[in-house]
Amino acid sequence: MSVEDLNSKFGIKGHASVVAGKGGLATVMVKNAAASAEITLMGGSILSYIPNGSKECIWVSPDSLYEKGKAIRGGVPVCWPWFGKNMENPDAPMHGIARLLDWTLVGIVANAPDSTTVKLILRDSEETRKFWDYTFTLELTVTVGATLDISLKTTNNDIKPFLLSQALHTYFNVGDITKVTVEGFDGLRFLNKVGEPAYGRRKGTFVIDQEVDEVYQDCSGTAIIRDASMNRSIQIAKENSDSAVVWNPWIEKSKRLDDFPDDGYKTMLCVETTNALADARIIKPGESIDLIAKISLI
Ligand code: TA6
Repeated sequence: MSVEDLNSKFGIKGHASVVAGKGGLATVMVKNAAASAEITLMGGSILSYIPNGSKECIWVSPDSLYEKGKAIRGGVPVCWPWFGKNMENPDAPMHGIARLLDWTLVGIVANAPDSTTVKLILRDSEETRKFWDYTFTLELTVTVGATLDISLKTTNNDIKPFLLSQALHTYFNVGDITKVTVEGFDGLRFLNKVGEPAYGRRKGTFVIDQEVDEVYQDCSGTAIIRDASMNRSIQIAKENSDSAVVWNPWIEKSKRLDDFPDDGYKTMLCVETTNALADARIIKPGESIDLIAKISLI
């Protein structure tokens, strides 16, 4: 369906329209009395969230590609149905397939003048079965208002159970990474993926002054990014997640990433809402899991 047809069918004045957005991708542009947001149908990726009167909360690389089958660099990539490398299939894409495929827009709801809900779905297909031989329904429900509420609901429509690891791999926009501290992880155990993987435990003030790639376990609480240079804090509350990832590529890895500017690390930080490592979930036939992140400025 063309963006014009999608807009005719789903657009709501004062809430949302469907246009050709970044890179020409079909994008739901939300603008209501509380905030604005952008959500691409390719990959189901949230590329922007700006509470009215505030600055952008989501970071997107200016060097990102916007092509089906290629992960957008930044936004809120949907890493599904595996997080990281696929241990059974080295040819399978990093972080799963959902962020590489076209999703279907199924609804836009005007909840109130300051609240709009957008719903996309992804179902099993020939493309998904190339890498993951299960029947499923994946629903992304995004409510844009004073907070950004993201729900990623997986339903197992198959006759066999599957193991699911996943992430809402959110790239947050920060003013100056050297003036950021992160809260919510003190005392928690993490797998450090920088260099030889090893477990550690977060202690004391969490600053970002080197490459950080940490997968936290037994971590069901709320995280906060204190961004001193923008004089604001971003809170990430969550449900049905007992793990999280904190990632900043820092100087050398930024240079190695083609779609990431060399100085990109200075103004971004990933704090990801996950079911990763030991927090991966077995979903039985007919069962669902709803991974939820609620992002707000505090
Ligand atoms: O979540 C952190 C991480 O797993 C890092 O190891 C890094 O690879 C990042 O994801 C980005 O992965 P991507 O496949 O999007 O380049």
